[in-house]
Formats: sequence, C-alpha cells, structure tokens
Amino acid sequence: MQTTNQPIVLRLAIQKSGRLFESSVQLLRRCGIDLQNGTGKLKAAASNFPIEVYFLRDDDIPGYVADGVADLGIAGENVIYESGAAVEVVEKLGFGRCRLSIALPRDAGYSSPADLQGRRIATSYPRLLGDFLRQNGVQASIHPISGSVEIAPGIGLADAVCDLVSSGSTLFTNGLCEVTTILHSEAVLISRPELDADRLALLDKLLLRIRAVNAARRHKYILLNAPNDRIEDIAAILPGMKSPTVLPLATPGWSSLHSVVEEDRFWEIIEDLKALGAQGILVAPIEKMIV
Ligand code: PRT
Ligand code: ZN
Repeated sequence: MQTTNQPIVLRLAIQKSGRLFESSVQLLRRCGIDLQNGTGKLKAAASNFPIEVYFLRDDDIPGYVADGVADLGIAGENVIYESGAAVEVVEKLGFGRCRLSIALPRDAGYSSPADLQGRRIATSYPRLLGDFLRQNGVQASIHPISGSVEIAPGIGLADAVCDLVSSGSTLFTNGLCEVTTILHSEAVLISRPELDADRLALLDKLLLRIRAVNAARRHKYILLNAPNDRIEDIAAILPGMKSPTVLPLATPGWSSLHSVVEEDRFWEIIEDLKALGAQGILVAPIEKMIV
C-alpha cells in the first residue's frame, strides 16, 4: 500500500489522433469517465475517476507502458506485438479491427508461403513478418519502410508487401492481391507488468465498466408478444441473462416476453420467433450490461 498523500491515479496512454483516437475517447466516455480540459493537450485528468489520460503516437504507447511511464495503454495488437514490449494484454476492445496480410501483384500467382522464397517484401512490420517467414521456413528479404508500403511493388522496390488491410481497397487500387493473413488485430487495453495493489484495484473497477459497455454494445433488449402456449418454445431460443421475463397482457391468453439477445444472433432467430407466433417484436439498444 502507498503511504504518501499523493492521490493514486491510473495513467492511461491513448492515441492522440488517428484511427483509434475517437473510439478510445468514446469508450472512456461510455464508462462514465469525463476528461477535464478537453482532449487536445498532452494529458487530461478525469473529474470523476482516478485516471489521467496521456495522448501519444500509437507506436510509442507499448514502450511507455513497458517502461512504467504509463500504467495502461490502448493500441492495436499489430503495434503491440511488433514492438515486442513487455506488456500484458488485459482486454480486447472490439474496435480498430484490421489484419496484417501479405499481398502480391495481381498476376504474380501464389499457392503457399513457399512462393515467397527469395522475394523482396516491403513492410512496416519487420518483426511480425520475420516471425511468419521463419515459422514457414521461407527465406525472403524484408524491406522495412515506414509509410505508403502499398506503392513499393509499383516502383520496383519490392516484389510483395506485408501491410494492414481493412476494406482491401488500398491493395486493390494499387494492383495488389491479398494472399495470406499473418495477424488479426484489434485495439486492446494493455498494462505494465506488476501493477501495485492499489492500481490493480482501480484497473478492476475500470475493467468492470469496460466489460459492461462492450457487452451492452454486442447485445440488444428484445420485447415481443406471444400466445401463452408458445412461451416455453420461444423461451428456449431466447435465453436472456437467466431466462426471459414474462408479463401477462391485457388480452387473455397472451403475454409479453422481455429478454436480451446477441446482436449477431438476432437475425438468425427472428424467423423462428415469428414462426412460433411472436408478434410486435421490438428491439432496443442497451446502455450498460453487467453480467
Ligand atoms: O500518428 P500515429 O502514429 O499515432 O498513427 P498511425 O498513422 O501510425 O496509425 P493510424 O491512426 O493510421 O492507425 C492506428 C491503428 O488503427 C493501427 O495501428 C491499426 O491497429 C488500426 N487500423 C485499423 C488500421 C487500419 N484499420 C487500416 N486500414 N491502421 C491502418 N490502416 C491503413 C493501412 O495501413 C493501409 O494503408 O489503411 C490502409 C488500408 O485500408 P483499406 O481499408 O484500404 O484496406
Ligand atoms: Zn503510428
């Protein structure tokens, strides 16, 4: 336990601008954490949670967390694993999804990693690419470059690229074809190793909120009306958090069922619900969900 009078705060590093910035700040906001003096500075304290947020370039985040300059960080798995920093991945956050893939000119032909033997591959991820090539027993030359990797084959700098892909349109417009994925990535919360007991307790509080927010995002609240003799069958495909709430309707022989469904499952079961006689189906977002 800390003996000074200094208040104990968690120092969290997030990206200062770029693809992960908005979602990171929004996650904190949804967790009920209000940042004072805005997000345009180097750091901001929260008015209602013992946390201080540092705004950094994403590439610097794993190192700062490993060195203990920050206790926690939010960055893409691609950046974290490429850095090799000694940090712990605490929670997947479900945004910033992309993949690190190898791509070749469309006419190059590819059937297995062996086809990369002896090729020159341009990438900003030499460590992850090197691991992949080693695991597959392939010897290729890695050309580390820091940006616009996708143009390397077009200007004769490389035969292939290894780069992040989300929609695939950057590869497509550069005449490249994605042939294999070496990492699926999303934004994650990382922590420095060996957080002290006070900060671990704060991290647990933060994690409870993050999990409640992310569970709510993945689920919907569903209400429907059903004939009483179908309640059992409908309940079987609507498990809810325990089992559905059943309330009588003013119309004799009918009830209202309330439950929670995973958004991904909802479209799968909607036909079954209707076939079982469900009517007046309403689906509403959930603000927070503590399971
Ligand atoms: O300034 P700073 O160093 O902080 O930011 P940055 O420019 O290095 O990173 P930024 O903001 O571009 O991305 C931050 C993180 O977002 C990445 O580390 C990934 O974890 C994640 N992410 C998700 C992506 C993409 N999707 C993505 N599509 N990062 C980059 N891209 C790029 C990719 O490099 C390629 O140039 O988008 C292009 C491909 O996109 P598609 O849609 O055409 O396939
Ligand atoms: Zn970066």
